[in-house]
Amino acid sequence: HAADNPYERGPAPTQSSIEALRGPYAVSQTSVSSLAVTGFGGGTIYYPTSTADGTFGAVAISPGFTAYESSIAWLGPRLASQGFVVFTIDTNTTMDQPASRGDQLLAALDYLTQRSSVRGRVDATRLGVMGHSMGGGGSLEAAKDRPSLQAAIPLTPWNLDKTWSEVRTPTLIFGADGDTIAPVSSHAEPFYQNLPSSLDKAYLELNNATHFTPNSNDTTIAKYSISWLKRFIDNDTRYEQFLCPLPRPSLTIEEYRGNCPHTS
Ligand code: 9J3
Ligand code: ZN
Repeated sequence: HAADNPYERGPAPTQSSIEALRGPYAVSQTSVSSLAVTGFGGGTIYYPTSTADGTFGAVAISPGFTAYESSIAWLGPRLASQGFVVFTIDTNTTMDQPASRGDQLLAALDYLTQRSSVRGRVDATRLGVMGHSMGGGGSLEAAKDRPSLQAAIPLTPWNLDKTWSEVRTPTLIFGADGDTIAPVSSHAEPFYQNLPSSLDKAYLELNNATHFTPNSNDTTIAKYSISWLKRFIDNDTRYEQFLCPLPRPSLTIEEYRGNCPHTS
């Protein structure tokens, strides 16, 4: 319980609590104008309204090539209501490549922890990154550049770089079995394979899914993302039950790979 882990937030989880459209925290939001920031394109911060539980871990999320913040907006309230500060961002231009998206995710986290109106609610030592497609490729770039990040979750990621041996951040990669834009055979799977074998890492291939499955509410993406963020940003071992033993293939999971038990 909380006495053992100062970062634990919210009640003990159940299958239904991690699958729910909203978690236990009421959520507020504030928009950040692109004109007010440098290094990324502004966005929306979703955060637990209450200040009674102290600070929260935080995650920045990048959209993909040609896409806007709106394409990943569903993750804002869904993750924040579980007890995270979530910053869904726009990039400087919709054409920015993965390495730039990685830098922009880090700029957004720096803004969030140092300058934003909710900076007092964020624990700057417990941060993560997510992203869709080139934004997912960007989340790997961000983790490579900043090993202090506690969690990374690329969603149907795209990147020309396939070699991620430098990453030290626990990483959960989502692939989609029907992805023809970032086919798992040349993106998500080699990314997973080329992360260090000693790293806490996992690969979840969504069944009957496409490149754009991460652009709308998806319970499989939500429940395993919540579990991964809780386990590695909050050190909350109450969520280990959803990650280890490895989830079995199901109607929504084509394949799940990972190393259990987790070590960090
Ligand atoms: O962010 C993405 O959807 C990347 C996929 C893509 O269009 O790459 C081709 C350059
Ligand atoms: Zn590399």
